[in-house]
Amino acid sequence: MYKDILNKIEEYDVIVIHRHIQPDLDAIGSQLGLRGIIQNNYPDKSVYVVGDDSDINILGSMDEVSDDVFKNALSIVLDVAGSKRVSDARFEQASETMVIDHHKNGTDFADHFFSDSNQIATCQILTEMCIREDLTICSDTATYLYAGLVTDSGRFLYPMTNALTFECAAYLVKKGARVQEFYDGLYDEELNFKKLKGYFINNFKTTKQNVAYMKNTPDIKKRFNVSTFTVSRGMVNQMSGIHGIPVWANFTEDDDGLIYVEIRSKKTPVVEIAKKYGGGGHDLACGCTLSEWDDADKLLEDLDRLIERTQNNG
Ligand SMILES: [Mn+2]
Repeated sequence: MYKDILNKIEEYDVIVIHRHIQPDLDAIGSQLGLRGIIQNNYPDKSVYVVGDDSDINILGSMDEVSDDVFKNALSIVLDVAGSKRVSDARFEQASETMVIDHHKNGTDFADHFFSDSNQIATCQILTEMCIREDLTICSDTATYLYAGLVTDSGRFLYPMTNALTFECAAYLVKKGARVQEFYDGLYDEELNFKKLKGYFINNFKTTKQNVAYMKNTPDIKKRFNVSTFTVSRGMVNQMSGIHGIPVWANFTEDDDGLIYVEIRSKKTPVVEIAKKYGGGGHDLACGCTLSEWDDADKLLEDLDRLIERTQNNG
């Protein structure tokens, strides 16, 4: 897989790197990390990073790219496989497209699809590629990749964290990843964000089977002056790590009425329920989008039934 990725990169002088909308640090880290990998190893190539800029983007900014750049370019899309969630749709104008991802979704557009759902982060895939293919990387590149590795593994806590995760972390630190500097940025929270966390901890509810949940209407984000994404993805894990709570779900209504759902689980795979409602993701961390609140209750009932069934099976 890694040789195939590099062979394709070698064919192109111009490469544009995309990732998903509403980026997390694995999306941004893998994007800036891959740009670094290409610049460090193929200095004659032109590499651009594109997509919406976001407040989560503490790592670096995106490039302004004109349409004609795409004509003879290879577009590489990271950390997402479905065309709808790719930021900057101009990959459609590229000569060829490639996806590198670690989610359990298939792709509906890529000419070349490299996906490994056993990998905890897209940054881990790219780091392993550097190790196995003996590539050169500078300390900036190492720092970007470290950022995605740390955050997508839940600070090395999630169950998919394994020997490879630590091998990659060790490699990146050896390559000069500025770990402390990154943590300083990561753990320096805004006051309204901290207060929103407190609001979540004090107000979540539970179902019969102890599924924790929050239903957030748009006034919450106004009250705490944050984005829908911050309430949704940013807060779901305020309900994690609680004794007796096997699954937790966060429902957040956006201004257009759509309800973003984030579902997390300690052990029982829940991704099939996300898929039932048109979403997807990982076994223990997934999501979907609903158009009405009635479906939120149905989804909670589905989670309850799943937990009940699992408990009865031992
Ligand atoms: Mn990821």
